[in-house]
Amino acid sequence: MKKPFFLLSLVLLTLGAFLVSAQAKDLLDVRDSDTTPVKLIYDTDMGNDADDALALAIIHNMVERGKCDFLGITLTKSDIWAARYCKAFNMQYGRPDIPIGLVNDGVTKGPGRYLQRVLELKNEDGSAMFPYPEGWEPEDSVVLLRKLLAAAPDHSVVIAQVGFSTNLARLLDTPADDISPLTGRELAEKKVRLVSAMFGAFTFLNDQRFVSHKEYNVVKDLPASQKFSKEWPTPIVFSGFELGVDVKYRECSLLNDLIPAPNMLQRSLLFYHEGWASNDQSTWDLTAVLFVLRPEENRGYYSLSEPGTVTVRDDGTTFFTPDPNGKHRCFISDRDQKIRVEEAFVNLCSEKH
Ligand SMILES: [Ca+2]
Repeated sequence: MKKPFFLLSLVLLTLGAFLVSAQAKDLLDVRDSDTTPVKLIYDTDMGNDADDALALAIIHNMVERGKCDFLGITLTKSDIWAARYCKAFNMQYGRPDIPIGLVNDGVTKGPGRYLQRVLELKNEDGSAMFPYPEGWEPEDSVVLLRKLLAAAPDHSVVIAQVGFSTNLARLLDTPADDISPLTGRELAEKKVRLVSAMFGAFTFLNDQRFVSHKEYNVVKDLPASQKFSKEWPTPIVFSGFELGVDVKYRECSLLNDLIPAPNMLQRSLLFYHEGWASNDQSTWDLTAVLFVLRPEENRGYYSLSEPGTVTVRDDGTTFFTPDPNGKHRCFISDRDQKIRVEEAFVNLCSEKH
């Protein structure tokens, strides 16, 4: 190889590596500057597990710190108690006006283990311990998504999807209406910057436990999961089952750190875990929220896979195929990173509200 050509190749290779790295950073750094809050929609199946409630506490505490502009909550758990619970939760954190949308005839009907029970707790004088407004009704979740996206600046919204793909899949098929002249697909393409999805199970850590795992969020509404992974027009970062299962929000923190205690979050987790051997809680949904609200690379919470495509098989298993033009990446968190993430969860969940 002639020397000038060799040097040119070296420069191009270095530049290429820099560009890949810069693209990865840009993808995750969803702020316009270090001080710009992240515009976030929280799409959740609140009530099916308790990690959704912990993740909502993190969002509120990041709003408190000026790091998150909380646009709204859209629910994929098809039960009115999920909406009432989110309303009461937002009121506990002093933000009663956060818009809330509920899926119409979705999956997982029924209040689950803690939603209704927490809202029916009473003070000594008979008043509700965690009140929500009598007669209040949520909006339709897809209508709310259209409204929030239509009102947002272009390319500005991050959606944390930590339940099923029902709402986002349905949004894609909505026509232009009096909310927006854009179809749902066009709204997603124009307004959404990134989706951070707790979705699937991957094997980046070479852990064979996850090869054939049929992840709950994927299989409960499989057609929507397949449509979302195949057709959603913006970049998606996937937080797989393998991340949250090994990072716990510990019983010790649940019982000792939550201030004031007892509070809604603590009651919810205790009801959810009632009758089980341990109150340790896996943190799937927390990872999908934390990594976009604290995207700074040097915190050392995660690494990113190369670009590629996530595919959902008909049996509900998921796999990742590397592809330089793919819109998908996966979060990867090794043992040392998981220790830092677990500590961050304790700090962010337990701040006073
Ligand atoms: Ca969830």
